[in-house]
Amino acid sequence: MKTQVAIIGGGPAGLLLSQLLHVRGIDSVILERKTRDYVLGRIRAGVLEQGLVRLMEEAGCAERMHAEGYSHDGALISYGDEMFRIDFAEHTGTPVLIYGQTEVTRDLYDAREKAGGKIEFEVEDVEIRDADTDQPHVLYTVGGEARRIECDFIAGCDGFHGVSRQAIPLSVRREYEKIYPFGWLGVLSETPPVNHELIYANSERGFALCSMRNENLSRYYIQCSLSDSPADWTDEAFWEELKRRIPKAQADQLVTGPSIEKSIAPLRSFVTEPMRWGRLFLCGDAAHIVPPTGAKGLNTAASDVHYLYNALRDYYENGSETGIDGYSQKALARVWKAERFSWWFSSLLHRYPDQAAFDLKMQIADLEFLRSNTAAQKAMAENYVGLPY
Ligand code: RFL
Ligand code: PHB
Repeated sequence: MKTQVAIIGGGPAGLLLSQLLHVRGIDSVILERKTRDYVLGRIRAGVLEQGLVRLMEEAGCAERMHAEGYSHDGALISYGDEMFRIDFAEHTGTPVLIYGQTEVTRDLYDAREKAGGKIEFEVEDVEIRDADTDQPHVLYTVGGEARRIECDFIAGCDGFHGVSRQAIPLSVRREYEKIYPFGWLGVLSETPPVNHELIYANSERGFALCSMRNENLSRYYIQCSLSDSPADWTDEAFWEELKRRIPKAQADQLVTGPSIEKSIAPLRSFVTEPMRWGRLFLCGDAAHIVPPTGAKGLNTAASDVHYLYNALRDYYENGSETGIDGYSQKALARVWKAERFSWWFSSLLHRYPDQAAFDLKMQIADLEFLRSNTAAQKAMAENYVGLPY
């Protein structure tokens, strides 16, 4: 098989890139390890920056998102009995959109299917070959049959556990990593959200987050131990713990119900450099991971897609390699800022095992500064709604 861009990974990054390229008449093939239903079963992000909203519009996939998404002009932060609001509208004039990653992915799959886009599911043994030459190709098997794709470029959109990053030789690849000593236990329930806007809570029992998908679908998280498994937590135990971590007024109003999904995610900060090697480009979680506290993972995948899509357009439409040559540097400049924000916001809100009394005082001082200082709130709001690209 021959294509212009071989895309490894049919998550949001791979799908969005493929659909955007299609709109510009650039051909691609997506190779996905799992089934479509499996990818759509993963409950992940819920907060979209305007940059991603604009890309979905450009991809012609924004209709349902605009009809069903919720625009949020602020978010709440609580600690102890204090709660304050960061006003995104006042500080940036920009809202975020509440629309699940599952729905973004579903809309992109539907668009790819409608356009007759080529997606191979349940592929195995993907190997990237000759990415440092001008004849790169990808080998894989599907249903036990070996196949090969000849292409101009390869986009590695295969997430943190994919193969693309490993194709860059260790002699040129440098990785930066921070592991956090806790995880997030997440629950999805068909109950009305406790609050219209998100609540990020720092409590002495650990972090909690009240989020939502729609008027009757809530997403809640609590900081948990890395040794916990979802089976250790009954629904009752989860709700009781969540209530202890959020302000009393909200706890008293919380509507509980059976969980329809319950999972634990570890927290990690990770960046690999460079994000380009020859004709291979890394995009999204394949190149970087942030702890979910700042809601930046999917949004940073989207900014990578933006830079790569424009670089490829420039190549095919104008014969220019400037965009391609600048991709890694441009993408990484924004990635590191999202890493900083996610690391700072995580450090602000979680309780660390063996946290020294001094460090706890620093956390509270940081929270009080944010509560009372307009410049700090503006900086927070600018980062949360997404730095420009
Ligand atoms: P994905 O979504 O992991 O997709 C990669 C795809 O590649 C496939 N794959 C392969 N295919 C072929 N061959 C191989 N060898 C392959 N290896 C893997 C996989 O099956 C998969 O389908 O990466 P992508 O596209 O870069 O997207 C990144 C986002 O999924 C991720 O950053 C976000 O979900 C992170 N995240 C959040 N981001 C936000 O922007 N806002 C949020 O509110 C937010 N909340 C979250 C989150 C992530 C969470 N978890 C569980 C990690 C909340 C949670 C709990
Ligand atoms: C979510 O709704 O899943 C969500 C929202 C905000 C975050 C992380 C996750 O910071």
